[in-house]
Amino acid sequence: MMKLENIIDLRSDTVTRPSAEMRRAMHAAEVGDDVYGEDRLMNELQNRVADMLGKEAGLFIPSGTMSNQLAIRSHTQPGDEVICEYNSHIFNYEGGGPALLSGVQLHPLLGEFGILEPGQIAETLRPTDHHYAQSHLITLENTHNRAGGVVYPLTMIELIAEYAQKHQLLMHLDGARLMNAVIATGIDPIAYAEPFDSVSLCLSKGLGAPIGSVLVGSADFIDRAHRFRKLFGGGMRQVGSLAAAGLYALANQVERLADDHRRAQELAETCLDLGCLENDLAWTQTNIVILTFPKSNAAEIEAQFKNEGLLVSVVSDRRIRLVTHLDFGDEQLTIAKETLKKVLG
Ligand code: TLP
Repeated sequence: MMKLENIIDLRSDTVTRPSAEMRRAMHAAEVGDDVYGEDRLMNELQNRVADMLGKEAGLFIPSGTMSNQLAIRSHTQPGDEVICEYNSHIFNYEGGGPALLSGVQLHPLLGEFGILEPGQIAETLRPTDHHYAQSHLITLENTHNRAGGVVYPLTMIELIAEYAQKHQLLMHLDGARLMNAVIATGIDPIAYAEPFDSVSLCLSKGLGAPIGSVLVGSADFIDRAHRFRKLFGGGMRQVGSLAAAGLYALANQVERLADDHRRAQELAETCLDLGCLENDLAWTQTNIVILTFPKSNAAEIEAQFKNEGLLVSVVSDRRIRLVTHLDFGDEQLTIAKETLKKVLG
């Protein structure tokens, strides 16, 4: 039986544990009751993320899923239609939340590597005739998880936003890993966020906080989201220590995402040599590597990796995902590459 400390966990960048320094910051945090708006550090974190993304206000949400769902609820009315990408997290991994929580119908469009083009949206937009549900919101994902951490080209986002504005459509960004896109491209987070009415940023992925996302947008939008957060049971009390973890992550764990990207690139090179990288190296742009196999045996391969002490996630019967993160260093990279060769060579 493999010792726990020897196991390399590349299932997701959500698996990281708070470092000793982050725990110290959490331990020392002053707390107040956030339902009364009295948690000073939480107010600071919310304002900090709103400023960082150039929006009026921010709201801390327990998870990325809840943050996306609150955005959809706050932007739409039951019966509306929401345009999203076929492989997006919102369409695939949020339990059908939009139908249940917002009473909206999703209209998924297949993008290339998760990237939609304005022309596709133009073809989709419903006539105002009473037969049709009315499209009110477009959601995009940057970076795109299921496409393998692909960065959404800013020019494409701007073209979609131009189209959206012309047709009175709102725009929400699932920016769970937006800071990976920022670090990969050097583009200012404000420029990435500007075309959107709301952005959800996760602190608990590559940034390494134990919990939380921040939803940002106009003051009016955040006021609505705040009401729905309470209604969905997400009003929290002494959250200062979670805010301290988030503030620590933003201050100390953003630049280092470049290390995750370098290590993902190295893993991708090994997979390419082994003939199982899904696309060419240029599509491993951030911290996610997708492996693909000719036979439907991803679950068996996952089990073989597990036997060797490497945890990965199965994304479909022929695809496996590796995600690099702050608890995965160079020493583990060497071991992981050896394991890949041993199992797949
Ligand atoms: N994604 C998880 C799984 O749900 C697949 C992961 O391990 O990657 N948006 C995007 C783009 C995400 O990748 C995730 C998490 C979320 C939203 C939801 O975040 P949480 O897990 O906090 O609800």
